[in-house]
Amino acid sequence: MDQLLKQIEAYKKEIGSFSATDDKQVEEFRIKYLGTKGLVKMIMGEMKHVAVAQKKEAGQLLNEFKLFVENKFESLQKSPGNQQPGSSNTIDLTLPGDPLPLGSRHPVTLMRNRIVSIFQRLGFAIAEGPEIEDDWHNFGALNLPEHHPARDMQDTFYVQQNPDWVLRTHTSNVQIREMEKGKLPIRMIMPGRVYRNETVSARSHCFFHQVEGLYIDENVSFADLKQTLYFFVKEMYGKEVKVRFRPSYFPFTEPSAEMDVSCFICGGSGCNICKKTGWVEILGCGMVHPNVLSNCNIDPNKYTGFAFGMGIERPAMLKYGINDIRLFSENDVRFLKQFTSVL
Ligand code: 2U9
Repeated sequence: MDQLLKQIEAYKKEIGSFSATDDKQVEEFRIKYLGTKGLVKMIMGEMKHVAVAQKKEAGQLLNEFKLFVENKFESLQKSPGNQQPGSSNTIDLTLPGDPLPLGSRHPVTLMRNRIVSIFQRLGFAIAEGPEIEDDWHNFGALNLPEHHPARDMQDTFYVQQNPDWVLRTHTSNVQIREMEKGKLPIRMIMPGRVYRNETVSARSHCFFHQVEGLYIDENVSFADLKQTLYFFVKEMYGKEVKVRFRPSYFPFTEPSAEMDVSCFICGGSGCNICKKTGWVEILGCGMVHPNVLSNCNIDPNKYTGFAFGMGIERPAMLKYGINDIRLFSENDVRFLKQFTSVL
C-alpha cells in the first residue's frame, strides 16, 4: 500500500508537469495514461495485490488518481494551441474578430441633423409634438380660415374616429403648443414628419419631413429673420451662394416671403434643377401674424416673431442625387446602405 502511494505521488508529479503544444502530444498523453494499455489501467490492476483490509482505502486513492489524470487530459485539450478543429470549445485567438455590420443613418435623418445643428449653434432648441393633431392646433390657431383650401379633404388626411382630428400637415402645431405654454422668449426648431393627401409619385409623397423654426421676443424684426437665414444658407450651401427673397403669402405670417438660393448645382448659369432660372427655392418664411400671437395669448403689441419652414426630402434628393422620393420610405437596404456617414 505504501509502495502504491509513493508510485502514485511520483506519477502525479510527472503528469502535472506535462505540457502539450499540439494535438499529437495530447493524443500521446491519452494513449500513455488513459489508453487500454495505459498507466491508469495498469495501476488499477495493482488492486488485486492489495490486502483485503486496505482495499477500500486503495480503491478511493486509485479513483482520485484516475480523476486527476482525466482532468489533466481535459485541460490539455482545452488549452490554446491544442484545439480540436470544429469542436465546440475551439478558440483560435490568432484569428481576427468577426466584423460587426455597421448600420448607416437614413438620408432624411442626415439632412435633418445638418439643418438642425446649424440652428442649434444659433441657440435654437429642438421641440417635438404629436403627428395626430386637433383642428385648432393644425389650422385654427394658425389663422387658416374655416373654408381655406388646405382644410379640404383633398389636401388633408382626417382621422375617421374623430372628425376634429387630422394628420398634421406641417409641424406648425408644435409652435402653437410651445406658444400656448406662455414661456417667452421662444427660440425653437421643429423637425418632424407631416402628411398631405397627395398622389404618390417620383416627385411628391403623402408624407414627408419638415424643419420649421420660430423666434419670438420683444423687438424681433424682419432684419433678424434675414440675418438668421443668411447664416443658415452660408453654413448649409457655402459662402459663395447668393440669396434672394420674393414676396409671398401664408395665412400665418405677415409679411411673408420665399427664399431662393443661387443654384448650387450649376452655380447660377441654368440647369434642369433650377429650370434654367439660376435659382432654387429652399424655404418659406415671414413675421408671425398678430392673430396667431393673440390666438396663443401672446400680446402682439409687446411681442413680435419670425417663423420659417422648409422640406427635408428635396434638399436631400439634390445633395445625394436621388431621383425618386418614394425610395426614402421603401426601406430597400441596397438604397439605405449607400449612406455610410453615421452623423
Ligand atoms: C407659427 C407661425 C408661423 C412657418 C412657415 C413656411 C413659411 C413655409 C413650407 C416650406 C416647404 C412647408 O415643407 S413645406 O411644404 N413652409 O413656406 N412655414 S412660414 O410659419 C409659422 C409656423 C408656426 C406659429
